[in-house]
Amino acid sequence: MKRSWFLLAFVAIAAVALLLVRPFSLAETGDVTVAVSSASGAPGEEVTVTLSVTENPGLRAISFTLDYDSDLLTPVSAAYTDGFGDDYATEVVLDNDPIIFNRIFRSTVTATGAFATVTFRIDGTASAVTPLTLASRGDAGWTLLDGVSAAPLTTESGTVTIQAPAALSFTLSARSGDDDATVRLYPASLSDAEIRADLAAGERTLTASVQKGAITSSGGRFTQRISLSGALPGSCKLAVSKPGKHAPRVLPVTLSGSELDLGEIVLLLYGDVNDDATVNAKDALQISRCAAGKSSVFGSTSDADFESYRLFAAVVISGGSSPNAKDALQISRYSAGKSSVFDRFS
Ligand SMILES: [Ca+2]
Repeated sequence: MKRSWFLLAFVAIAAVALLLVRPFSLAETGDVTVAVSSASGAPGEEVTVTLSVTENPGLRAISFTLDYDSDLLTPVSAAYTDGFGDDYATEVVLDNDPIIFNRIFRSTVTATGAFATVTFRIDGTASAVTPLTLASRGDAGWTLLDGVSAAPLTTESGTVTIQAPAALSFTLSARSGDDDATVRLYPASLSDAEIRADLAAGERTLTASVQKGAITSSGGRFTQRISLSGALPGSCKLAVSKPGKHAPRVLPVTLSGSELDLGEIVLLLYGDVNDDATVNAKDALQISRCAAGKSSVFGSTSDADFESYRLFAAVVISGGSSPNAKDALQISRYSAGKSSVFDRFS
């Protein structure tokens, strides 16, 4: 194990402590307990775990190690949490296996909670659960209570779950034959509106890789097989957009280790609520009927996600959850070649 200057400082403090040692029992002092959290991620991702002090009868100095499987994980960074105590000296030896943590406080700290964080890069390529194991350094003397009493360190280990990368595929059906679809995956926690904003700005990094097949034309539709691989398993949202006044579509998906085939994903043009490739008075009529509570094309399929998307494609001006007369008017204006809200859509 790597030795450091810090060890000398620690030994000095421990020696002073031992000179002043007074009889103590665990019943009087209690154990110090440090726990490391668990995390999960896909190969190539970085995951961060938190080290917390969960039992603290009064710490003056602490030294412990965090062991990990270096075949599966590579430490990237580590940092002590600010505000835990008044630091006299701190050290993390990251380029050591196991990682060494040393921290001395100016005065006794009785706080519990987050103590430090460590970020690992996942290098393993297969599904696995790999342990993160905390251990006291040397004997119990490395954890000092009130600067004078040595106490045993109790540890609670964690794990890093390495998830097999997931894949999905679908057939995109749209109204233009250009190979210009944007396909991205987003965290399920983001709202559809946030995702559409990012689709336009392209600020988030895409972890999955996208493969696109050839485009074929049939019956006024252009279809293209699209696959994503190397995605993080779990719940997320798939977002698909295309220029040419197509309304961007966001779908919730749940990915696992096996490839998910979503079948056909239809993109509508903004305003083309009857999905006939033309935005005209027929669409305006359907919107007017919907706004009046009459039967219409809205809700005509059993695909709840598509019907929600059809509503989104209809609310070109109102922006609400269901279209109104203003939306119908804009469609009529666009259909008549007049200026309209459609001028905003690329
Ligand atoms: Ca139409």
